Amino acid sequence: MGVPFSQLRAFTRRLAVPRLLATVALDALGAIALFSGGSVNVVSAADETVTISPTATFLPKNLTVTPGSTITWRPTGGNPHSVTSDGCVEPTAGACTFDSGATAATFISGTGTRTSYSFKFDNAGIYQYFCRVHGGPGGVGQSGTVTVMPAGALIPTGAPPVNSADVRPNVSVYVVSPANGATIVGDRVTVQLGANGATVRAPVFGEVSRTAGHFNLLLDTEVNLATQIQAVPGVTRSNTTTATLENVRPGPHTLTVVWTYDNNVSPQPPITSTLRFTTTAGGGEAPAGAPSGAPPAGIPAVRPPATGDAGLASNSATPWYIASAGFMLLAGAGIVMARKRA
Ligand SMILES: [Cu+2]
Repeated sequence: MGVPFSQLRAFTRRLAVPRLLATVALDALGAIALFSGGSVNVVSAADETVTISPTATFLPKNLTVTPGSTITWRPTGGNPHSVTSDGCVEPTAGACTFDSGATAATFISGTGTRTSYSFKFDNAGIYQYFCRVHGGPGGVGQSGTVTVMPAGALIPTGAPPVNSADVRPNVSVYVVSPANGATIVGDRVTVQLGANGATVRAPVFGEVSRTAGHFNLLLDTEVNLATQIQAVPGVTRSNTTTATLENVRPGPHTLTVVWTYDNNVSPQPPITSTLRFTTTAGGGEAPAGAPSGAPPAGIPAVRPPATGDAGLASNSATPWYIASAGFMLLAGAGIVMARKRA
């Protein structure tokens, strides 16, 4: 067994080093490094267990092991889960290294027939993975990382992680009607929607596809798009290009349409389209001065669909593993300096 994270933390506490720096490094790389005699060694980890909490979290989320290690995922509670590497999305994007299964019969749970899943990591590399029921590729929702590093290595070598841009759906969504800024009489609003680059469909349990999904309509509601979107008031799901919002109170409204995988997880960055409209009481006149079709000042008109649209949002962030290596080097330097001072 490797050194538990808590022991690593205790160890760094005993060192007379800038603790913040060391802690940042540990967090960044998932607690892989022990510092001794001025050199940096990877904690040797043979077989490890990742627990899946009843609330759908991989614990630990990020784990580092040495080649040849077997990791076993064990759910607690009755929720079904999968352990699926990022490249296994439909259609596959890059290497589909491991996948515990894509159907209800193969999902693992603390109370089902399959209570664990194991995979042996022979090759160095960075493996991002997710749960088909509660997460998505690219580190969204229930997701985690396994880093396989040869003992003594300073930075991950071997297979690079699946590029997050490659696993993100190349999809854009748009609203055909109502027009941005429109005034609608009554408390029922029919919304016509469209999606470029994907099929709108009823969810298929267990599939996380880059080319199929559905709409989540958020009316005057903000939800955390970095986690699975729950069926809360203000959220309407639509598996077709027509959705009806019921019991809409009179007044101004903001509608955000969010594209999600079948499991209601939003790709990152989210794929959205937002418009504003006003409703008036049934049979009544629009309030004086209310917009009637033309967008109010300051609100951009909804663009017509364009191929590739929102799916091409740039992601210029430094790859996390390079940033992590930077943290490691900084922390190592801090420790060496502290030891010289001691
Ligand atoms: Cu899950």
